[in-house]
Amino acid sequence: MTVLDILQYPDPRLFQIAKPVSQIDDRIRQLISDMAETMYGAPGIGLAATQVNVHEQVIVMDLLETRNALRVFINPELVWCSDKQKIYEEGCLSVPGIYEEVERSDRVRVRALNEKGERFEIEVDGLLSVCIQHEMDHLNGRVFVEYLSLLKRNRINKKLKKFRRMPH
Ligand code: QAP
Ligand code: CO
Repeated sequence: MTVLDILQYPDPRLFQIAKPVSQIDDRIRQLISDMAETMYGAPGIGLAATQVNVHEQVIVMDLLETRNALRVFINPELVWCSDKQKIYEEGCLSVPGIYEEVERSDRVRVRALNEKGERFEIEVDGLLSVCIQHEMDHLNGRVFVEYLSLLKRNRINKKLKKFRRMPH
């Protein structure tokens, strides 16, 4: 397993649209394992392939503190989302140090393939719902900060520039 480099906002490659996976082969299995290692190493709760510069529809997620509940979503589709919205504070491995409130559907129903290529459908709420919507946005080239006001986005861009000048 390998820890992959995570693209940092506003890298234009984060705005690319991911293609569906046509076959779950060794290359995809390797990608999943590398993405999991990258997410656990960060540490994060979710990671989309777009963030590691692979423009294919793959998401890994683990919301448990024990870090033993890896979920894989290949070719995810949103089959339903609630009209009811909810505000949640989000962060992103591609926008380190920035946490902002975003409004999204409270509940969603998602259909996807797991790492074995089996189709499944789940209806979720809470953090899992937020995380799936956030990661599916990445596959569509969208980063959560784009939901914020121009004022907030400008402030974030300044903060990120300043942060990157600092030697770590
Ligand atoms: C997306 O985000 C998410 O700024 C996953 O310095 C986040 O794993 C969905 C992270 C919140 C729903 C709610 C962020 C790590 C991790 C940072 C993450 C940081 C270090 C973010
Ligand atoms: Co993200």
